[in-house]
Amino acid sequence: MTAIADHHVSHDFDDAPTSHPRLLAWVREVAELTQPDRIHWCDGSDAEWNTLTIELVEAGTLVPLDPAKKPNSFWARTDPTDVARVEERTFICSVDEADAGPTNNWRDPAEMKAEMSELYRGSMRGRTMYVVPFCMGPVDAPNPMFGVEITDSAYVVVSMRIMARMGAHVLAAMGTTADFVPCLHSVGAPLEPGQDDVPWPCNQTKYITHFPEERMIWSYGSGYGGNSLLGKKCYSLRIASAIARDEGWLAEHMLILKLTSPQGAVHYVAAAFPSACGKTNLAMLEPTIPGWKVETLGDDIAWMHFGDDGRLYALNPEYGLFGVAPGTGWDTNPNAMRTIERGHSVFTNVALTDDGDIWWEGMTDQPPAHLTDWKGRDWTPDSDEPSAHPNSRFCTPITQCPILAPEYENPRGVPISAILFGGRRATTIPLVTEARDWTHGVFMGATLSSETTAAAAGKVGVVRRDPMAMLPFMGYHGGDYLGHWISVGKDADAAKLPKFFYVNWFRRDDDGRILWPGFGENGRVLKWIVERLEGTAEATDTPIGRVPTPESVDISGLDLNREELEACLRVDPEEWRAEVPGITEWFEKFGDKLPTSLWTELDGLKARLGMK
Ligand code: GTP
Ligand code: SPV
Ligand code: MN
Repeated sequence: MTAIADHHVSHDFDDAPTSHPRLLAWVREVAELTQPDRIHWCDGSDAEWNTLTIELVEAGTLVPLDPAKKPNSFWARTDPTDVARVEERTFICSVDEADAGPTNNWRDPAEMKAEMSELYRGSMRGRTMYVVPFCMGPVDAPNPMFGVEITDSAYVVVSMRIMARMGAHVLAAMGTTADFVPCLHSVGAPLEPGQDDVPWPCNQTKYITHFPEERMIWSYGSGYGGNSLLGKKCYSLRIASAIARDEGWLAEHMLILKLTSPQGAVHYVAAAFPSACGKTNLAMLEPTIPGWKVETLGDDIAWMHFGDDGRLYALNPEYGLFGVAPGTGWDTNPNAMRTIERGHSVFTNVALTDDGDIWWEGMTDQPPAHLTDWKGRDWTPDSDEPSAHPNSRFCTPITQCPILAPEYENPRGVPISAILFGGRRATTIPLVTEARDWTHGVFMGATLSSETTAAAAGKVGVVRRDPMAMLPFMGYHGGDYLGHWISVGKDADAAKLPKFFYVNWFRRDDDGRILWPGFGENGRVLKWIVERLEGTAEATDTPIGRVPTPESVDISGLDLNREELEACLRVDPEEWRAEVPGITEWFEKFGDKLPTSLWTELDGLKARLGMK
């Protein structure tokens, strides 16, 4: 370390706004390793936001939008190689390799630390090291879930301020003894003296690494989304799922919504769909059927604990929405549009309009005549490529959502009546299927399958198994994870447990057209689900579970004929028999760790399909 840097570092420590010994020791250790020019302890204030966004504009990372259109909002473009989560570079470094299981990448924790320490050595030279205290879930929770992210990216700081409760009030609540998850992030792009910065610094070498026993996260090389906003997938799913296993609760990739019927009955629903498969849209649904109301509680992550009354309560630990931009419009998700209109948002890899606003495919029917695309090039409707990257995102405060449920800030969460699983499947999976019981519901979740999307780097449109939509987010062995789900249900009072449903908004006809209109019309499926909970809607028993009779789905006023509805609901035994070998192969991956009750479920399915 140079003498000047040394001086700065020690000076900054005298000014540290905490005397938490473990936190101070860790920050000092990271500063010595990464050698930043400056250390900044983030307070989460408006003044800090203003300073950082001005600096990011000067650096070319952000472009301010017209305040008359999107107040206090910014357009960001990433390096074109840094646009999504990188699953091949994501590691669960459990002490024992067997604990990472067959679905995660694993490296020995000591080896990984040694390798990454060399990457981190001097990686913040020429940059500011930001210390970001945050809390997942309310700060006044009985057991607040603190984290501290150290990052050399101001883009990460402003995004974390939107996505998590963050700043001086969190640091104060941590006192001198609170436990916290250390989250270390560097974009891996040190600046030599006199070297010009680039608008989106990152490194071709990327690591997204988790140490589940130590409850610690190290991320290197990427500035984007789930790779760098470490409170989100890394903490609230991968690390939290390992904590939840140990403590008897669930950390899941689920939206949470509040549904009120015309009669005023309230049900809370959680739903797990893989990335870019409709969670944000369902969470903010505007039902087309009269009298039904949806209010939002969360769009991506649910932490679920049993209450003293034996019911399962869900809490959204996040503070913002990091939503898929393309496909979001006034027709499909008006509440998301209203949320971003209020400003205070960062839009990444969308297109910029000539009058200082943002645009993406699906926002309006007619594209603007001219745009600047996500790569900074001129774009017209004749261009060959979409103007926005398919995984472009809006990052916006959830408190701006006009239909945010008042229960949002309650640290107890809300009691869940129904859990939905779903994915993107062009064939086979009906619009909605009800599970017979908890074990059957876990079987549905365990066999969830979906076509891959642009939310992760790699090929798009390939069907893969994605248990509970957690394939990229399980912090431990997938067989143990499914066993945990089974045991959570076994230990509970069955009458108080949520009921399970499997949905598919994405089934297609022979011409490749999506059969179900989706979006606001999904309220019709929620209505059927509530009527099943209340024992009033009819269902047909099929080999895969209970599927609505066509009469029991309210399609009044919908441009969908009986034949089309039947196509949405069809259970084709031939298609399902073809599904079984894939499920068998999937289950075999987990070896002895797969709960035997799931094999029993599969045997039952095969028998009902006339197989054996
Ligand atoms: P992550 O944030 O990646 O976890 O995604 P998500 O599950 O929240 O998905 P989101 O709601 O952002 O939807 C992803 C894409 O699916 C968007 O382009 C939506 O327009 C589209 N989509 C969402 N719901 C529906 C639906 O009911 N029908 C159809 N056809 N498309 C939908
Ligand atoms: C997802 O991929 O499921 C997301 C976006 O919600 S990211 O924050 O990048 O994980
Ligand atoms: Mn997600």
